[in-house]
Amino acid sequence: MATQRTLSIIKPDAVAKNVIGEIYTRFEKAGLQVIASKMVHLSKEQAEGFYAEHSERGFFGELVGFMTSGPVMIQALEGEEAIAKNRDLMGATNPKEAAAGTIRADFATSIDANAVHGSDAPAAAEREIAYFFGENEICPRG
Ligand code: RTP
Ligand code: MG
Repeated sequence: MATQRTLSIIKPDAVAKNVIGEIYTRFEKAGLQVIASKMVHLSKEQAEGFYAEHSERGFFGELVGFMTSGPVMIQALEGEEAIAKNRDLMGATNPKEAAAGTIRADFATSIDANAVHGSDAPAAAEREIAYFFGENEICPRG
């Protein structure tokens, strides 16, 4: 198994529900370490740039509107198979389809207000971590 990094965002709905700590506990219990973190109220430009791959999709305006509706908690996670492990913890994009016990099943309320983001592939993880964190803001503990 390979050690990987992934980018996670606790979205405005979950920050408003005051469940940052509960979500961090799930990362830690799964063996993922938080190696960088910051709370940000994203600008429209930041959200559009982050989700640029979806810019032609019909839901892009709603996605950007939601992601800028309140503060988000952004973190880089490191661990064995971190990308897939985080996606497993998150559950399906639509909370109605998310498996019991996943973050989205427990905390999400709709396909927009779906609690968390997680990188879906190594190249995306690298781009997304660099989008929000400089090298001196990332603190791996080895
Ligand atoms: P994320 O990027 O936020 O981790 O979510 P994801 O990989 O599970 O889903 P993705 O396909 O990348 O979509 C990004 C976000 O756009 C919203 N979405 N709305 N109305 C729709 O059909 C629709 N599809 C996607 C969701 O909020 C999703 O998290
Ligand atoms: Mg995605």
